[in-house]
Amino acid sequence: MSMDIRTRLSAQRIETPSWAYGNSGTRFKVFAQPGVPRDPYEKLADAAQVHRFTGVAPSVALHIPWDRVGDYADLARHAGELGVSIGAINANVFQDDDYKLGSVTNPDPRVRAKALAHLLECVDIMDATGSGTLKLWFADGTNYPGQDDIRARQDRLAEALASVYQRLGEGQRFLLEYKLFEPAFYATDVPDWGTAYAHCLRLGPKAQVVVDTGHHAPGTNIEFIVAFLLREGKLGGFDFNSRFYADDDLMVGSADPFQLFRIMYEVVAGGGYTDEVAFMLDQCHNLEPKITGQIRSVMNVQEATAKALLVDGAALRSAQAGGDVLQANAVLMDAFNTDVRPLLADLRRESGLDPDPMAAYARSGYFETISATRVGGAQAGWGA
Ligand code: AOS
Ligand code: ZN
Ligand code: ZN
Repeated sequence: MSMDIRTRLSAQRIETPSWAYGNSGTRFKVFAQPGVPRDPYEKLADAAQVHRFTGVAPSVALHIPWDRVGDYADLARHAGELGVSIGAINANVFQDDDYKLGSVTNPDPRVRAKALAHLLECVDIMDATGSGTLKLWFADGTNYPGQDDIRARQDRLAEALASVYQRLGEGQRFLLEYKLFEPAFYATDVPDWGTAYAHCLRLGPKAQVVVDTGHHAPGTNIEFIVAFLLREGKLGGFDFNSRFYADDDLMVGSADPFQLFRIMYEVVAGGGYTDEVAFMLDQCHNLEPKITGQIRSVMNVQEATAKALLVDGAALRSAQAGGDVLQANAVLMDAFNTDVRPLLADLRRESGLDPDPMAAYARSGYFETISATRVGGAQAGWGA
């Protein structure tokens, strides 16, 4: 195997979300776990454990207001002391009563102004923390035909996005996230990659699309979307998670590891395996323990990436050029069917890590310490 694959794997960066470390649940109940963080500082401490044992998760996405603190520069400093940094700032314009009929698309100009002010505040937080990425997901939409004007809502959305875009500084960008449905059940205002892409295209290079793998209709070919967006320079990043039914937010690669491989293959083949594309996790379920759930997700992304990097490009191109369908497919499947776990274990050893992050974390005693010392941990905020 070429040295190049090993180097590229060691350089991988996967971002974990702060909300993965708090209590979470379903829409029916939030389940408490022992030792969960009581504030954003403790969330960063837990995220730092994921990085400590995997070596590839050095940044943490924040969510405002769930991670509201008085001094964001201090929070960023704290992150630095723990060996991690602040990643994407996730805005929240969905949890206030005001947003019942939408945020930036709300028919009431007062609510729209409030939502926009929050988005701009998130850019201030980017300035204070050194974050380069604002992640925008809107719960906006309608439940009933005729409830509001679909086109007017697009106009309002475009207006808000343009104001945020204007406010972005040097080295800052926003990622617009789409989602087919939920909480709106008739017409979501940013339901698909095409809508997100069109808004971003109009604004310019600092506006890109983020693909949450749980946000599509069943059967959607997500890797096609990835290939297309990359080709257009509009793939800003991923919210990785697994789903069986809707936006399940399960551990990455648990439901369909083959799909994750196909996505990573398109990322690699399309030149997207760079720092320009953010590999973020948006996984936060309530059955698995928090920190080990993230470690597992990170490892699953690593495994899919390793397999994608193993695809024999020359053999594939030659089979494709010759119209050899079976051989072309076999080249991809050979890579997918390779057991890359020994390779990743070896790479960890090389960089001074334990080859088995799950076991090393279990042995570290960290979980026992936080379970004993943290009482009254916080809810993640919302099921996400
Ligand atoms: C919502 O379904 C999303 O996946 C968003 O990414 C959301 O903003 C995130 O989970 C944090 O709230
Ligand atoms: Zn998401
Ligand atoms: Zn989601």
